[in-house]
Amino acid sequence: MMRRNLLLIVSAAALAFALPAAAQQGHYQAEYRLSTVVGTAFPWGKGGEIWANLVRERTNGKINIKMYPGVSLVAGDQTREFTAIRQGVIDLAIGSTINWSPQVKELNIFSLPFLMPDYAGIDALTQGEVGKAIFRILERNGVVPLAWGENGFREVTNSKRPIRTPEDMKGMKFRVVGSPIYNDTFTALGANPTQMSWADAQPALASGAVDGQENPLTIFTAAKMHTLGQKNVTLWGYVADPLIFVANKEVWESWTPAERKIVKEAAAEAGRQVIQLARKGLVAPDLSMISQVEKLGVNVVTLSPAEREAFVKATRKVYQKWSKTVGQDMVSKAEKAVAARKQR
Ligand code: X2X
Repeated sequence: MMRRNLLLIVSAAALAFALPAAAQQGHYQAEYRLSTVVGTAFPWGKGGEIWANLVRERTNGKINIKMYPGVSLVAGDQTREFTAIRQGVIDLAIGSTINWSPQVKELNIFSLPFLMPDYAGIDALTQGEVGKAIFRILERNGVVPLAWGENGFREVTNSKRPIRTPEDMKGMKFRVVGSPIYNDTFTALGANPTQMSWADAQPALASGAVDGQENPLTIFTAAKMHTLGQKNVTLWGYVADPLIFVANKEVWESWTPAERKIVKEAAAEAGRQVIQLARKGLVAPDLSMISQVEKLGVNVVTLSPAEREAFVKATRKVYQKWSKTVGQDMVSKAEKAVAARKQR
């Protein structure tokens, strides 16, 4: 009996040594690395700054979050961010659902063309059953989901001509991001998509290696895409990418319950602010963001419902194909939530 106890003690001690420093409560890293794609000139990066500041203040500097924009912890390859969080190369992240969808296929739900018709449609998913289901899936994938944020509705831009119909996109070269669903969508529209990282996108636009891209208007203005030849914007609102605040599991478990509460509440607060910033000037009656883009000398096309419908039709097969990848149950839940949403 004594020998058994001794063995238990010895193995417990060995286990304690085997655990990395991060996993022991009361041990703090000098800094916690927070990954984002873009910096503080963008709502997304602002969200990171807000989160870091709130946590630093409320933990009296014990949890010191340092932001690494440009997904620099994975050498700019945003599609590897999720794996790096899981492995502990990244401690915290605010990530786009698009960039993590290669590892978490259900996140492609937000990339199904024309699923979300408006901002209430995004909220119907993230703030409802679908959002909860996505968080459970992220947990099963070994990260700790904390809050939702938003990048925004991704509008199509190009250097060639105004886009009003799918035919206008024929043969145009577009930079697309993250998930292969974007290759399928742009191919279905008759365009020529090439997947590349955000870091590579800007030089490719500047040199004319690609004609166009798709991103929220807040990204367009902060990255000054009008100086990268992007003189045409079409507001088609085909997809929107929410952001998700997450923590590496071991790092999370190294914090006390009180600290976890602080970090989670701060993420929720920062998330709400990011969503506000991402929508600023884009929700009627305040459409100042659109006039701001026009003032840059950019031609902004707003589609009539019938014109928009032509894009919906042309991408319907992609929607159906990728619904199977996401899971038909989840897609049905999402469609019901969108249909039942409260319109503002
Ligand atoms: O790369 C993009 O287009 C960006 C910045 O929007 C994302 O990370 C999804």
